[in-house]
Amino acid sequence: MPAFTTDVRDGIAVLTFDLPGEPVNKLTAGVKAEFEQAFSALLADPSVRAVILASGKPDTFIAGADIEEFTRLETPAQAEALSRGGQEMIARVEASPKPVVAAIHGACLGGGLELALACHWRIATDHPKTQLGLPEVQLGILPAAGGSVRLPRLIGLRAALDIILAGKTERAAKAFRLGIVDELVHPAILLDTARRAAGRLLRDGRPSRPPRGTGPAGWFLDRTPPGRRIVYAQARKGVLARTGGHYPAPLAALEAVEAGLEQGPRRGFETEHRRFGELAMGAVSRELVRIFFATTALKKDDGGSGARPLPVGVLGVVGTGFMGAGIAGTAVAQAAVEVRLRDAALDRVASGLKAARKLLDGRLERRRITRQEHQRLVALMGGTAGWEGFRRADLVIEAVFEDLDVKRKVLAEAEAGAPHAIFATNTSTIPIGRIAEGAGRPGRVLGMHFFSPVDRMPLLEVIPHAGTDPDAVATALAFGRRMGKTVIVVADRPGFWVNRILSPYLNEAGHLLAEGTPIEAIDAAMTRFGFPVGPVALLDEVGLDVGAKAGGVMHAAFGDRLRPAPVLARMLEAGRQGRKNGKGFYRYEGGKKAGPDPAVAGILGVQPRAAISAETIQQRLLYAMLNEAAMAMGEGVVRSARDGDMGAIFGIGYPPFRGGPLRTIDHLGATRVLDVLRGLENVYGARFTPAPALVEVGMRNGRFTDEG
Ligand code: 3H9
Repeated sequence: MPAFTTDVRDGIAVLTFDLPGEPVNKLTAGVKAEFEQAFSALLADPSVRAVILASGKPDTFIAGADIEEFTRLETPAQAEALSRGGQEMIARVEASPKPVVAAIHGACLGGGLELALACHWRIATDHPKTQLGLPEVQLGILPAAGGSVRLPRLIGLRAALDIILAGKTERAAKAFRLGIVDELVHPAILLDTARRAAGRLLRDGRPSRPPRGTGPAGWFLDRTPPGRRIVYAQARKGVLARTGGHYPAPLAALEAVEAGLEQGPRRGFETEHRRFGELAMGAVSRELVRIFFATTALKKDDGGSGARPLPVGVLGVVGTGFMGAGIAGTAVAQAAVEVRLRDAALDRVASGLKAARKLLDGRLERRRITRQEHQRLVALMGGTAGWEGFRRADLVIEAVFEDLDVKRKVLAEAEAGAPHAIFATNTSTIPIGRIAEGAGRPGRVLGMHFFSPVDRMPLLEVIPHAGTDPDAVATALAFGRRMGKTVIVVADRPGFWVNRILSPYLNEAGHLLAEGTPIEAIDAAMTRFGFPVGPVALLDEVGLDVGAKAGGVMHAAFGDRLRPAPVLARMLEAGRQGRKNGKGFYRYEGGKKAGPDPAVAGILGVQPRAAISAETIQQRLLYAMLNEAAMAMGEGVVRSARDGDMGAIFGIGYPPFRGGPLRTIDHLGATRVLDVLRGLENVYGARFTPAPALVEVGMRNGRFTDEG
């Protein structure tokens, strides 16, 4: 079956791309050859005067270059050749004497957008599935099929850098505002509009696009060499601050953009393929590409049973605190599901609804949704102080106070009030099996552990207990994904996965503090390692009371190995709860973090010691986490190293370029990790005793993750 089919009417050919046997259109070596053949035939055909490029897939125009092909590249020269080949194919479109119109519906990403940028007119459907962007830097590479050169010329330097350096994807309406697309239409009239546009191009010639730039300042910054120099310097500074120098791709993209604008397209294209050659073979890109495929694979996860998820049309949320409101608001915003919000008192219901609605208001303000969509979504939410409306609920998520008896009581009431629903408890510390004890329908009970703030944190842990039905697991997984989460299934063990591996890491930060290590030295060491925030700042964010409670649960479950340092208890005695009461390890001024609080040393009763090296801090904290990850993996807390690594990246912000904790062990080598742990054990005792699973992997010179 060919990937391209042609339909010629009235001198206008529609060239439809529909890659056989694949869910999305992507640009492979084979596709390139077929495209060139089909395109040459159209150019040679005297009956064809203009070409429309369209997609035969329901929801994708073109998803970009084939990422799988990157994993098969063996040398930088091969990678360079791949980029050069893409550039040549796209250049032929740009140079075509017959006008080419891109008719875009669905994802138009990476190489797909680069191809569209070379067309002479772009029409996109105003549909949520139509997204345009250059996500390459998120894969550790740069737009290398001409995008780094063409986009800045089309929409201006600053607007292009905003997309390219962050690997952003924009909705069609925003892409239209930016000037990436020329027309925005309803999907039903996409092809007709494209035909009319082709006719116009034939009649009136190709449009010359006025240079963009807002006002004199915009003109100066986008259109003059001295202005652009300022933009390049600021962009470089911004990238370094954001990436800590760990990610080479945005800097390479910046270099290509600069070369393309300052020295001409040819130098820009050369820089693109040269830097692509280096980056595609580099360690960072390899890890980021693995993450892409792991995330994609997780989208299909049904829990391993083959069970089908049940439809969720009505969601009940019990508990209207920060978590409950966050779950309700995120569910409505992402899944457009009807939500019933319940709490014991009506004023709490009202404030929960208000908080949930705020999430929708934010989306409206950021123009993620239209006013009509906003109204429709707001109308989907309702509240009650009883159980009215819960009879129709398919799924109930409970986010009440973290107390076993309270949760059991809610479960019993929900079983009566929502007789058909699956019941999910959002807990971070209570075993799901204990909550399900005494349930009338224990098979319908499981855990859904969301992270705070729910709308922003990308991970969800789904936790079946021993008796949970497989279809309940599949339903929670599918619904979690509808909420936009990356979802992993974890075992019903204390701390589940994320808090389990976080626990010894935060404890170790506590030990360092108790020894008098400066707060800023600890946090700086870990952000330098690549974490988005340091462990002490994280404690402040989570809340010291919450941290202390979770630490106590882990200590009770796992014994002395996870005994917390006494610092949190001291801080709590001094009335410090972290950011939420404006008093933590850090000072807060007007709600903003304002540097470590010098009073903390006094509260902890420690003498600030001369700073120890960042390497020592990193080693103690990191190895505590790596060891726990190996131990939990050995206990079957996660089903695979892939899930464990994704959980750490999306749940804690473990540095993506390092691939996750189990991947880090493999990079370092299990035997080396064992040696370091034994050294730490000699100095600090049994909390660093190597995990049995690590010893076992070390003995057979094995790995947790696959090679590559
Ligand atoms: C690039 O273009 C570089 C150029 O600048 C220069 C080169 C020289 N390649 O996510 P889904 C697969 S870099 C290979 O579940 P959705 C995916 O693995 C590229 N495979 O669907 C999955 O496979 P399977 C820049 C791809 O509807 C299946 O398609 N582009 C690619 O939730 C369905 O995917 C990107 O980074 C690809 N490019 O989301 C875009 N794309 O079924 C990456 C998809 O066998 N893609 N697959 O497991 C996406 O963001 C989403 O897949 C998309 C659809 C939004 C398109």
